[in-house]
Amino acid sequence: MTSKRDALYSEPLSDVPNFEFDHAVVDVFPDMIKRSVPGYGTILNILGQIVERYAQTDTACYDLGCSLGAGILSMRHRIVAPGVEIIGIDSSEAMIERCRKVVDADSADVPVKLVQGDICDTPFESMSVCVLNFTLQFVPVEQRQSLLTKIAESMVPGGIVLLSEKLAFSDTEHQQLMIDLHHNFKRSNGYTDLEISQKREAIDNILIPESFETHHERLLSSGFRSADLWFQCFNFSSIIAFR
Ligand code: GEK
Repeated sequence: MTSKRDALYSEPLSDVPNFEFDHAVVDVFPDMIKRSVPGYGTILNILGQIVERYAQTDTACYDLGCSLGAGILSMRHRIVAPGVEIIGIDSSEAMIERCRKVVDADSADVPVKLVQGDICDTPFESMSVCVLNFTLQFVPVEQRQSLLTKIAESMVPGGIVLLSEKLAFSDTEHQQLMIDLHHNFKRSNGYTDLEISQKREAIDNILIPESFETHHERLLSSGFRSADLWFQCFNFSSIIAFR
């Protein structure tokens, strides 16, 4: 997916408003996420391979917080089980609107349903796969457990969650090293120090990272039998949990 170059924070702002997934973000989103999230392309590519293995006949495969449908397309081009429907949900109207165009322009066969709504309030159909690719980190912390429990309750035996998240670390030196390496990654992708610091200010209140241990405990107490990392680059990670 190509997009306009992200320059949303390139000019000094007197007051940096909270980050929102609005039309301005939609226009630059593929460029923004590729230049900001280490491993994003690798995760998406391998996500399709994992989903191919776990998608079960006559179940749904969900992409929660689907944005512009990158995860949907990765799954859609790999799923072979018959009777699977992919369901993408996003609370941002601007994202879902654009996602619809992306999905319409794609020619793979697996049916896709797109829903605009809050994943915490949306009932789920019987599913074998649930992808949360950098979405749970935006859900208020106090709602995360009930969301994962709802997912586990809707999931058939043998189903999986793929949970990609920015991680926090309890050791302050390790935490600072990961932040510095991430900022170097952004610098090497052309972001200036001003862009990095203004984006950080905009997103700090709405993206709440947690430790791997917190995610692990929550997944187990929500009803998943096992959860482990399958990808990590600096403070960006992806976890697979088995129902
Ligand atoms: C990708 N998965 O390209 N309900 C529904 N959607 C939500 C909610 C919520 N409560 N909270 C946030 N979102 C994508 C990238 S982006 C990650 C996911 C990022 C949506 C929000 O509108 C946005 O589209 C998405 O979650 C997070 O693989 O921008 O760092």
